[in-house]
Amino acid sequence: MRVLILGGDGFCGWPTSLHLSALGHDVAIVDNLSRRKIDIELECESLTPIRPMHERLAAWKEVSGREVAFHYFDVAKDYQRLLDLIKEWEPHAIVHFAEQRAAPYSMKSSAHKRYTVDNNLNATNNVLAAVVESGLDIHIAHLGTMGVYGYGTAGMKIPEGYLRVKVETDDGAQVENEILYPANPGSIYHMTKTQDQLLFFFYNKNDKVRITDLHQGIVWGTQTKETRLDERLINRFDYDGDYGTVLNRFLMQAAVDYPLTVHGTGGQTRAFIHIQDTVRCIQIALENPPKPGDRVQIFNQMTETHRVRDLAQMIVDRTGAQIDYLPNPRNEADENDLHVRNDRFLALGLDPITLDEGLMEEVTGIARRYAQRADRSKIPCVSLWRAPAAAASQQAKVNQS
Ligand code: NAD
Ligand code: USQ
Repeated sequence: MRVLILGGDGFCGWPTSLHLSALGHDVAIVDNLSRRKIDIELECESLTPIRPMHERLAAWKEVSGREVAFHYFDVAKDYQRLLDLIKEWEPHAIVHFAEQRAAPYSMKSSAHKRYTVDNNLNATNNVLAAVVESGLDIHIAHLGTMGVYGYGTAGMKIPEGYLRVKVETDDGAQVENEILYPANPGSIYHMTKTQDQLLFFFYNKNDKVRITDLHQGIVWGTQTKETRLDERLINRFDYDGDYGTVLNRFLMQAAVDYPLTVHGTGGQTRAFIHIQDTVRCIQIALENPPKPGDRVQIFNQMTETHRVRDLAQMIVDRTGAQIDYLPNPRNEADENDLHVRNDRFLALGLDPITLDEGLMEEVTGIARRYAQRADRSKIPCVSLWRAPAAAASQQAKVNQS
């Protein structure tokens, strides 16, 4: 299969590109290196020493004998380049990772909100419009987020994308239907993913584009089978307050003796998946495309759920780290339950890696190994969801009620 990977230099895109290449697929990457440029803006680097793209690709050729092509351009801005590439190379599938993916970064300022909306929505719309204009039947697999659902529960497991509803008609009869699960975004970033869903719905309905939307949980871990083969292939590891995600941050904090930064009570429950399972899920999704005429196919790409404070305790038990309960910079529920269906990937052969198996390997193999590259001043989360005055007045109202 010819697979075009948009955002193939990123944390999920790079190991996916290598995994698919190792399986024998022809892989080409498109990336504008915006994530590396944001490292410069934030004055912080991946904990792991990621190499420049051409060094990565040369190392992969040396190790595997396989070539991966790289095209440097902006999917959200350079529509003609994207269309020409699709027409010339005729990919069978496109995996779309090319979005700004950090919720805290998307909430830093009006400029960051606007960038995230411009980038993410234009990237997704450009991919869809280009596939339609090319006239080719290309399966698009998009990396979405569990956060499109919000993190609540209505007393049932969150279904895979669609909610069965019963509506009472004017004459009292009952009609059953399936609708997209109601969107409930918690940040500007998550809001762009809920809007992506509508773009997919429309292009699928109007143009019969075959689309798989993968509602992924928080990815943890660093290395996959292929990125371990040579240090020049190492995957990125974000630990800073904007891009670092909770479990990888805790692992790194334990390795550098920094108290684990639990927001609020740590009662937030979230869904998780290991990076090795991410690449396997994408393989499975590409091997099981929707049939022509099918509606958008949605999979919940997660393997387990955990409460933030339980994750912190798990790491304390293994490493003796301390926990610091901090005021929550976000506007989110202090405590929530989360029950999620993930039957579709399990039925297609996913054999999940659990936290129990992988945690200590991450602490010792990655976080401790590269601890000297850490800048402790970049650990605090400084992006606030609301101005401090607004947050304080809201809190006062809650306290009074
Ligand atoms: P990342 O920032 O590491 O990778 C994204 C890549 O896309 C970067 O290399 C960036 O340079 C590129 N990119 C962004 N905008 C682009 C544009 N307009 N044109 C070309 N390239 C562009 O993020 P990631 O963690 O690999 O996430 C990839 C996707 O998976 C995102 O869409 C994200 O929403 C989704 N996702 C990630 C996680 C996670 O925990 N990391 C969880 C759920 C979903
Ligand atoms: N948290 C802490 N301490 C920290 C960092 C985070 O307590 O030091 C808490 C947050 O307040 C939040 C939870 O941990 O309640 C998760 O935060 P996160 O930064 O790990 O994850 P999130 O912002 O939701 O975003 C990440 C990815 C995003 C993806 C999403 C999947 O960056 O791309 O879409 O996970 S999901 O969470 O399922 O929506």
